Amino acid sequence: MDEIDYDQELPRELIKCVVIGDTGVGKSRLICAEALGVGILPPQPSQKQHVHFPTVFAIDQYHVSQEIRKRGNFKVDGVDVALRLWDTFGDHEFNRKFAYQHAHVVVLCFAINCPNTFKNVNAVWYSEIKRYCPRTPIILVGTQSDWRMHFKNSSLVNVSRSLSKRMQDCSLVTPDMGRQVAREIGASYYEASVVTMWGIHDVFENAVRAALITRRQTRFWSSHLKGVSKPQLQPPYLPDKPDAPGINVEVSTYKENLLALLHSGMCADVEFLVRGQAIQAHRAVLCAAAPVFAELFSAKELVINSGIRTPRRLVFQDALVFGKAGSLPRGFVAITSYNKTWVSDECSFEVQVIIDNFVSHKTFMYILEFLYSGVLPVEACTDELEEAAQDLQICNLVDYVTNVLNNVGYMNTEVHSNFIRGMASCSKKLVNTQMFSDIVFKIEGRIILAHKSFLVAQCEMMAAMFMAGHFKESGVQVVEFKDTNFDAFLKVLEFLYTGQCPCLALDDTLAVMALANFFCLPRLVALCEQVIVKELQVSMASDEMAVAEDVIGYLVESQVHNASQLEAWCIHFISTHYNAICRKCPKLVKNLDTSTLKNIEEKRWPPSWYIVEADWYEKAAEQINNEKIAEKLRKSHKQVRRKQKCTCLRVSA
Ligand SMILES: Nc1nc2c(ncn2[C@@H]2O[C@H](COP(=O)(O)OP(=O)(O)OP(=O)(O)O)[C@@H](O)[C@H]2O)c(=O)[nH]1
Ligand SMILES: [Mg+2]
Repeated sequence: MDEIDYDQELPRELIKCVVIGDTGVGKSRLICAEALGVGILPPQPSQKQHVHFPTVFAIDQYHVSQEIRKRGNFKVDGVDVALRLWDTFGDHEFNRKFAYQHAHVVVLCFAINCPNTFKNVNAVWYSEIKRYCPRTPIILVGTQSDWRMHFKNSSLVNVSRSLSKRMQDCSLVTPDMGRQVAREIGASYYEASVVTMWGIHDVFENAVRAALITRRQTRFWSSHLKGVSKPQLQPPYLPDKPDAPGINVEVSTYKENLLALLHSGMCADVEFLVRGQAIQAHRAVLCAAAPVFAELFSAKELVINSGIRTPRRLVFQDALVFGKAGSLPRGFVAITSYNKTWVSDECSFEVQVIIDNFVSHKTFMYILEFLYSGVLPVEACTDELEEAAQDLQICNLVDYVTNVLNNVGYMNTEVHSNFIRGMASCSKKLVNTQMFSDIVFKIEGRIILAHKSFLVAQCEMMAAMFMAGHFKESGVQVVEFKDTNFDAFLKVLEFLYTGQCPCLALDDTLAVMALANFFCLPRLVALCEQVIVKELQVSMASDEMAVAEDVIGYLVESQVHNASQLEAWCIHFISTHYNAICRKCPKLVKNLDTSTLKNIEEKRWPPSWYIVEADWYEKAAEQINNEKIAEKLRKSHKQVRRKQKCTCLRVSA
């Protein structure tokens, strides 16, 4: 076969490179990656099928395209080459004789995730090469090297095992094993992956070197091949450092929870009579949502003398409300406060408010829905609602409805956030206050007053606790929690009342996180995780390792309190600072449980196999360097000796 490519303007060294190996090891993909620069996506656990189209003909498929020919023309060590890639089928039974003909180099592939294909290097392929082209140099390639990264992903490995027999009992072929066999068959060893595209060009560039060196030995007059070096060492592949996992805080469902509370009527303590129909609600929520209700419900105490007193109830009508003499504000007709001992007789609620007939039941329901959530559907925003909101002095609702009626509904984002801000600040003030309190907690011997409405709306566990008959707490007025931190409990209440992250100092956060987990509040757990991670990151800014001990402590706590995001963050930190942490606090690391240590080990970055490889590479490179120096010295000594010899002769002559 002609060894110069005369198709080109300039003659090039033509290299025929035959790629062989078991079926499915990735020969065709490897060739495509080199010839077209095209890789494949990483395997996915959801992947139902291993897509593999076996090659049928051993032909130089890649010869025909101009673009591929161009990509095959490159320079290696100053020599212009034209690389021609020959794909083959991997089935052992087929005859590949004509593919081997005139080959300048053989690239022999096995898949590192399939030990059988590795066994066949010696068992099948080496003898085949020796039979058809005994003097052709060989490059041994471990394909699919990305499996070194996926292998710790057990779900992926299991899927692959179930899909492919090749992956059964699979353990990865190590680079050392690859190099050992390469030595035995007199080849150079490389690894490559068409997923990461790492090592692809290394394989073919060094295949070209191997071919050119063999050519140099037979064509001694080709002085331009002088500079071609031996196949080079392949530096190990360092995968990208994984990003630290973020802390994801789920969107607040505060308003949805309060709306659900309104519609369920659970723990209601006020009844509105609207055109004779009853609607139940919660005084604490209404007071936090609109000042008019705060004043209305608390005013009865101030004007007790103006009311009509009976043993059973106290009725206020046209009485002193809002500190002024005169009638109730427009819209409110009467407020009846029932004596608790008579509650079961006439009304099951402590307070009953009669609403003026000009407000319809539907309109009043919309008003309540707004007060519980800060939003309303567009169809609810009518002139009637606007008027009612004005009469009841609910300013946010007036603005909200007016915006919708004026077709500037987009401005309601601001109205809504103002409303939520106001509500949060008012509801926060209700924490541990007597006003409308209907439950008492005893923590560390101290009393905390609370409102069931907020608790049952925001916390399913509390809702179950206070639901009749389920827990012993449902019937009692005082609930005691043992081994609970008083301040942390107040912070949890603040979260339940406001839906927002309470102001947390780092020292309190763990106790709050523990309680949040106890009460099954994943959002509060995540907010605590976020506070901890932010604080750690601030400390890391000056010295990353300064937080090492804290991180181990937080890891242990996060496992106890199901803070999985904090756990993942801590594991990432330890895995990416493994050696430094082991040096700094070996005892703490040792005390971690075995499954955590295994998890850390699997996620280590740089991975342990990379560290072993980097070590090998450094030593091998140093050895090659030393050999080069020794070779140079030998040559220069030879020259000196030759010169000395000449002088002697001349002198003696
Ligand atoms: N993860 C990973 N999968 C690969 C890689 N290379 C190939 N594969 C997978 O292996 C399958 C087979 O690859 P091919 O290149 O068709 O195998 P082949 O050696 O040409 O097989 P035959 O033509 O039958 O001899 C591909 O479809 C991919 O799913 C790689 O680098 N990484
Ligand atoms: Mg193929």
